[in-house]
Amino acid sequence: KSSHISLSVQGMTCASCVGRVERVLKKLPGVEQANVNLATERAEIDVTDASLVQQAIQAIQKVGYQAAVVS
Ligand code: 9UX
Repeated sequence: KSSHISLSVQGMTCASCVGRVERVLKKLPGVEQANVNLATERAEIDVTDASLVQQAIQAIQKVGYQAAVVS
């Protein structure tokens, strides 16, 4: 079932970083929405299944940032 997940994202320093993270997240199958905030260092994502969280974290790490589940 659909879930909302908050991720902490570290290493972003500009708006282009934010755009890069949002883009890779939205490209993942099962990610319905992704909003990334530079100031709070959070990514808020809606996914079709909570098990997608590990793929989301890997996708963020692959483009050069650190990510972890907040809740
Ligand atoms: Mo600008 Mo963000 O080079 O990595 S995209 S700081």
